Amino acid sequence: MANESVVNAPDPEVKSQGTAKIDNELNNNGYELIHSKSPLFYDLYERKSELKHQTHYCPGCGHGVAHKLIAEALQELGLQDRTIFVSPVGCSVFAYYYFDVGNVQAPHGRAPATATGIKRSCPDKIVISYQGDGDLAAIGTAEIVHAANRGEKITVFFVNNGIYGMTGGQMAPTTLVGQKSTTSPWGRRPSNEGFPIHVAELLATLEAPAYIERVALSDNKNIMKARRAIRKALEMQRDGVGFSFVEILSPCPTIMGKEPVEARRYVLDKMMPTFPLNVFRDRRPVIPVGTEPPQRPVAEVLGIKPLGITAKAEAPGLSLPKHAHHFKDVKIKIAGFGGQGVLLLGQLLIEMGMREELEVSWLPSYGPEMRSGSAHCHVCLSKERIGSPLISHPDVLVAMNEFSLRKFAHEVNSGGIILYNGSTIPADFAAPDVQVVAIPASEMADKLGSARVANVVMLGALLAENEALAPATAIAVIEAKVRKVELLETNRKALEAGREFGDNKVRPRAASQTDSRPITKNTTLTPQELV
Ligand SMILES: Cc1ncc(C[n+]2csc(CCOP(=O)(O)OP(=O)(O)O)c2C)c(N)n1
Ligand code: SF4
Repeated sequence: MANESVVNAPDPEVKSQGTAKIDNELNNNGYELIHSKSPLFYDLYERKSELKHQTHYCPGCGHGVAHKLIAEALQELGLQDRTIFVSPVGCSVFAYYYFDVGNVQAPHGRAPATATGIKRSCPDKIVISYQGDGDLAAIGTAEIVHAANRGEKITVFFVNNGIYGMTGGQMAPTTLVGQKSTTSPWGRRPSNEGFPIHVAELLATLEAPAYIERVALSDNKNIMKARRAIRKALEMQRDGVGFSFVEILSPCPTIMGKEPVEARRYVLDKMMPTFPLNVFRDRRPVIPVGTEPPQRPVAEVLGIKPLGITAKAEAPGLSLPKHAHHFKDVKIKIAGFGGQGVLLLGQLLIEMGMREELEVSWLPSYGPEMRSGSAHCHVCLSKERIGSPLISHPDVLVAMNEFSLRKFAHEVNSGGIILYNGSTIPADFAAPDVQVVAIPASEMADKLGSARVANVVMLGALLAENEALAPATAIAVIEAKVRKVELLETNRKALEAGREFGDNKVRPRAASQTDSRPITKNTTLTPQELV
C-alpha cells in the first residue's frame, strides 16, 4: 500500500481531505517524496479493532503493489465508475476492502466465469478478474482456459506468487521445481508433482485472446513495466478489443520465509528464469461475427406459443382472456425423491410460465443417484427479469415426501404455503406463519391407475391454491408433453383431482410477492379437516 496515511486514516484532518491525500516533502537526498493514495481506494479500510492499523496484506506482499498499479491505471483512464472487480478466494479476496468500485466475490477459481456473466450482461462495464495462482491455475484451470478461449472481453490480473499464500503455503501449480512447500516438503519433483504450469504461454496457444503479458514485481524497473502492461490491458477492454491477461510475478514474503527485499530478489533470481517476462500476445483477434441470428425470446426459440396465440390458431375467432397474474414473482421449491417427477413438475411450471409470457427459471438439484435419491428444483415465475435461479426462501414448497417437508419447511417465507404429499400432516410437525396443506397425492394417483401422476395431482392443487397460472395453460402444456392417449387422460384426471381437492379443502389465496401481498395468516389444516 502507498504509505501509513492510507491505512485506516485515523486522523480526521486526513479524512476530510477527501479521496486524494497528498503530502509532499523533500527528503535528505533532495528527492521529492510523494505520499499519496489513488482516489480509487476507499478512504478508510475497515478491519477488526486490534488490526486497525494494518492492511490485510503482509509487509512486502505483491498484492499491495499490484493494487496500487491497477488503481492508478483505472484512475488515469477515468474508469472508476464503470469498473466491477471480481475477486475470488485467496489473499486476492481482500481486494474488495480496498477498491472503491463495484465488487463481486466469486467462489474459488470461478472468477472468470462470474466476470463473463457480468460483462455479458453489462458490456459497457470494465470487468476485472483478480486471481492468485492457486485459485486460477489449480481449482480454476477450466474457467480461465474457457474464458480466454471464448475471448471474453474481460481483463484478468493473475498474481503468481508460486504458492498458496492464504492457506499457509501448499504447493501451487506454479511452484518452482525444487521449491519446498507444506505439501512438497522435499521440494517439488517433476516426477511426482509435475512441472510448473506456464499459464501465460498456455493461454497464448488459443486463438481468441487479444493481449497476454507476463510482468514481475521484482524491482522498480519491472514494476514500471508492470504498470504499463496493466494499463494497456485495461485500455484494451475499454476499447472492446478482447480478452486481456497480465500475469504478475509477485513476492509472498511470509510464505517464502523471507524479508520483503529478499522476497523481491527471489522473484527476480528464481521465478523469472522459470517464468520469463514477455508479451505473448498483442493483437486484435479476428472472430467472425454477423452470422448469428438475432436474439429471440427463449419461448419462441423453443417453439412455445403464448396461450392466447395457440387458442386463436386452433379455434379462429376464439381468444382466451389473458391470465391476470396477481404477483410480481412466485418462488416455488419442489422436493422429493428421484422418480416422483419432482424435476418434471418444475419443468411443467416453467413451460406454463413461458406460455403466459412470464420470465421463468428452473434450477434442478439432485445427488449422484437419480432414482430414489433426494431431488429438488427451484422454480421462479416472474413479471420481471430474474436475477438468480437459486431460491433460498420459497413462497411455496411442494414437499413430495416427509423428508423434504422436514428438511425445507423452515426455508418457506412467512405467509407462504407448503403443499405436502400425504394424507395427514405429521403430528409433531410445526411450521409457524406458514399454511400447510396435506394432499394425499400418491393415494389419489394410485386410484387413478398410475402412481406416476402424483406430481400432476400436486400441480392441480398448487394451481387451485395459488392461482399463479391458468388451468387452461396446464392442460395445454400437458397435452403438448404427453403423447400416449391413455396416459394423457390419466394426467388430465390427475390435474382435475388435484384442483378439486384444492378447491374443496383449501381457501384459495396467493402466496407470492405481490404489489399488495394478499397473504392470509397461518391456516394450517388439521388432519381432521383434511379427511
Ligand atoms: C472451494 C474451496 N477450496 C479450497 C479453499 C481453501 N483455500 C482458500 S485460499 C486457498 C489458496 C489460495 O491461493 P492463491 O490462489 O495462490 O492465492 P494467494 O493467497 O497466494 O494470493 C485455498 C486452497 C476454499 N476457500 N474454497
Ligand atoms: S500470505 Fe503471501 S500473498 Fe498473502 S498477504 Fe501475506 S505475503 Fe501476501
